[in-house]
Amino acid sequence: MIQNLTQKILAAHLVEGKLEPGTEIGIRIDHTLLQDATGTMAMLEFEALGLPKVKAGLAAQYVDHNLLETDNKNADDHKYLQTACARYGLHFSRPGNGVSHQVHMERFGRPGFTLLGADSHSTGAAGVSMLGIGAGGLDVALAMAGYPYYLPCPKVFGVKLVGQLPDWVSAKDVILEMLRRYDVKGGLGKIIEYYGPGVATLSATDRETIGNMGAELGATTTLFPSDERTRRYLESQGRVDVWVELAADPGCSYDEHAEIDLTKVEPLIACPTSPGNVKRVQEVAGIKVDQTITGSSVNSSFRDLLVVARIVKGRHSHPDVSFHINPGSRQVLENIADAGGVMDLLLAGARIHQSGCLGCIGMGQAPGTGQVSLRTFPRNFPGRSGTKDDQVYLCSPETAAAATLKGVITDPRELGKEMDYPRIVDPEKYLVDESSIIFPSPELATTEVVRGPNIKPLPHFEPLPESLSLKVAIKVGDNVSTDTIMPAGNKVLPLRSNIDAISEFVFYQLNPDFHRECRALGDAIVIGGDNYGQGSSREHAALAPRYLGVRIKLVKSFARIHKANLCNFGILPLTFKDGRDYDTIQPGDVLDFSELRQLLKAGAVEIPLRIGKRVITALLDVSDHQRRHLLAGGTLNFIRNSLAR
Ligand code: MIC
Repeated sequence: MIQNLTQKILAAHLVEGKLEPGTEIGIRIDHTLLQDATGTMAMLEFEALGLPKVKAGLAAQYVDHNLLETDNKNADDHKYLQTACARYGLHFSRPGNGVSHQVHMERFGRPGFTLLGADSHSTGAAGVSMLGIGAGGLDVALAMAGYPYYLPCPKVFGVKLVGQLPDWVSAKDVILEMLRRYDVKGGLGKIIEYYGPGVATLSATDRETIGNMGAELGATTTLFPSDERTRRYLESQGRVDVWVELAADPGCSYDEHAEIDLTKVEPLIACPTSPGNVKRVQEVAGIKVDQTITGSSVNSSFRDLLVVARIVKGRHSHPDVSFHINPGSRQVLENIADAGGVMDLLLAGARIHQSGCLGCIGMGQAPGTGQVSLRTFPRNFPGRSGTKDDQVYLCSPETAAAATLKGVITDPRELGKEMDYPRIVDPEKYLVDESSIIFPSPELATTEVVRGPNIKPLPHFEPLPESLSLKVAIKVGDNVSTDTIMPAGNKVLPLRSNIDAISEFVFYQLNPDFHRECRALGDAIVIGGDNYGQGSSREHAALAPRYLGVRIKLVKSFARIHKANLCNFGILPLTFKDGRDYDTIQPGDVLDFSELRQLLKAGAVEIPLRIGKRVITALLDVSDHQRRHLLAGGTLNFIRNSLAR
């Protein structure tokens, strides 16, 4: 049978269902990934399953998000994670060792393997042709316990790359071109598979950039063939033994198709406040810039930092620009130091930070009031930087470097008038030092798990009742991200293992009193528009509203991970059958759902609800698994009940 590469990898991992887009499939997961912001909750969930040890082939826990120790909380959580990893057999990457995506690719990524990560940017595993999927912590905890991962079988969107990127244009511009064309919903329900002669012109870390930000298209994940470039990368990491060649069969078909001529890609920039608000850099050139940050979740590789170092070499950052560098890993930092890049950056005035996510998740680096920040990050949702009404632009390292020197947004090709484009060649052999990763061992399995005062028990939720009468707690519009539902930042992130405390921040940006008002309503419902819950994988955007009494979310359409998280925590994800009904519901309205339990048990897709005298229809498009979990009041209840049986 002639198959594209996605079909081949999915077929090799399929344990349930058929590869028919839209139907539910279960796939075997080879590697699991946790980071500390989602990891504390996921680890508590794994512990709740009562297993002595992880069953996944390789399970890794990275400490990259909660790096600012402003009180006991983050350090307490890290101690919990380190001891739990030792006890249950996970690899533990210590604080400062780097961002999960970058480090996993360097040390563990394997072509053709599956990775389930409690971080939406786990899709960056595409850099080494791994099928990396972002999911809520509970789904990852289940994969750690050896359960398959269930997801709607995606369509495959084939994107043919031809040509080669011109000077001053790089991989970030390719994914921004995709976002310019297809916006933040364009990848929903799809895996994006790149192929064609242009692929060979992109390095493994270029592919990581494109895969990582495929999450911004709403895509399930991204895939590249495993070729000579992949082999070279793995060889440079001393891991050529895991390389295999992988490609789509000649003549295979794709559900959708597009082509990008790399020679025509221009420097692009995503303007405030959406990764889909993409313009040509030239269109916004001249805007005064106050801060640039290269690195973090994406564009934090050797090439990305060294290209900035070479551009600013022998010059100094503009006096009005705060110039930041966030290396993706300790390995990246060591290698750019070895190549002389660290000195060039320091002399040019760079503020070089520890390896980690930092400003990308609002953990420091917030811009000042009204200030413009150019970042190579993947996301610029409103307020995500930590500053109200922030002006965050997303761009390539080249564009960030140009603004660093000029003090205004500048098309990096302008620099070509002053200097040659520094084309960076990746090291043939990276300096590799794994001493900041603690590998699991039988000796460590006797470690006692240390739970500091910041680790609170998981809340318990009741099963779905027969009927529900719900007050509308809030009504929001289209493309509301999980950053709006459950913000991050250095004040909120340390509360990720304390649901009672973190629930005070639900919808905080829209209404700081939301948590109090919502609790006062008793059982509540949230009304939303299209692509509700886009962005991160954080399950707290489901868990914390459920804790406040939200039982149903009724929206025009959902983003994939958030919808799965809602099912995991017993919140019904309903959509309007007729989108016009959205306009007729207002905050404070009471929505009655009778015989809800019966309807769910009977497998009903149409769910009637009454608003006063009017009856409208909502749709429940979930799998049989999810239906059972919803009835039980959430996935953990369901699993506990079945284990008890
Ligand atoms: C993000 O980019 O929003 C994050 C930080 O990577 C999140 C993880 C989180 O919220 O902890 C994600 O995308 O999953």
